[in-house]
Amino acid sequence: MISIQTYLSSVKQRIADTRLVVLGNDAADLDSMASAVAYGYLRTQQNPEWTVLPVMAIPRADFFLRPEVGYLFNEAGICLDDIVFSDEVDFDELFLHADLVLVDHNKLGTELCKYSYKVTGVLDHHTDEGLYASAVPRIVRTVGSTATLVAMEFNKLGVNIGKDMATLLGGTILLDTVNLKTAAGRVTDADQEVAAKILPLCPIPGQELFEKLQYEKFDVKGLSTNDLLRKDYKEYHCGRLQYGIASVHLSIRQWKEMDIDFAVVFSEFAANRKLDLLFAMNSYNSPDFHRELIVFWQTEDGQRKLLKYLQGHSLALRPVDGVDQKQLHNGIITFYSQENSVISRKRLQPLLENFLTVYGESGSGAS
Ligand SMILES: [Mn+2]
Repeated sequence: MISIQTYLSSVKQRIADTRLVVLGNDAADLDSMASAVAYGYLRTQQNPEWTVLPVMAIPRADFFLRPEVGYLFNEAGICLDDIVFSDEVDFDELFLHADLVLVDHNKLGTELCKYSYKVTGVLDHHTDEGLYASAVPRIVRTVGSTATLVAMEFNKLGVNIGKDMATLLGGTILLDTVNLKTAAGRVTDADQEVAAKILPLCPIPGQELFEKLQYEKFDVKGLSTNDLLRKDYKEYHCGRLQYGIASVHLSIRQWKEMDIDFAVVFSEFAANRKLDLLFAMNSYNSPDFHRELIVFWQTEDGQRKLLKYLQGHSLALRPVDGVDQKQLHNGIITFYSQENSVISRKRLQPLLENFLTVYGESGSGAS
């Protein structure tokens, strides 16, 4: 069994021979990055002649915004020099000869969707968009972590999981499922089964691994508002409307303390990306888990309708004490506490998509 490190460094030397690219989602969180590396490794074990290249969907310069990934890669013996980022490859050239497997998403983002015809495999745990019907494997299943689905593939194909791989997959599952805690509403039986098999192989005890990852993920010291917004950010299109959802790990109150003008920077972030709407889903532990939601939209009418819709879908939003709605030159920003903390981005985004489809059709100017 070769190490993950040996696999990655050998692939990096043969990028031009790539037969298969494994790509995580645009937010490039731990699950996306770890699943891409692990699945690439698996396919190489299965077919050693193939060069299978995991690509991280962010520029290398943005990697520092994900210290939890840096920590886990290091524990799994992965050297960052051997990781390939999206600004280090020429996708046009790669896809002359390579096929594409998507992990942790099942629909290519705007920039890469021209390579849709190259998708031959999907492993994901988001809402199924029903694309790439002929992909093999095509596994889109509600589990806590894509890493769980990747670990199940190791099992299915009879490939051993060594201690480095157990660290990489096990750590990812722990972080994604909030330490396998049922109350957090993310863990499924499949995650539990996989974790029970692979965590004993991992040199670091599960509890310790989870606490380290959680600490790194929620450590936002020294980050600017702009960094906080792009740390874990996804963008979507719905008809003419373009919207973004940032996942941000601090409370609105803390954010305001760190940057008194954060609302203005927020609206500028939206303007620079030509977004009609921008959301931030804030989450923090104090000590219990809390969620908040920030909504920026150009029209007050849109805001009002959206809020009504979200309340109808049990988000249980209420205004945050002491942080008032703000009228900015290009829109309105509002701040809510989201009492129903089970609704994550994975669940909110399909709701928004449904709302915006109807809203877009009725004409965004209609009242
Ligand atoms: Mn995921």
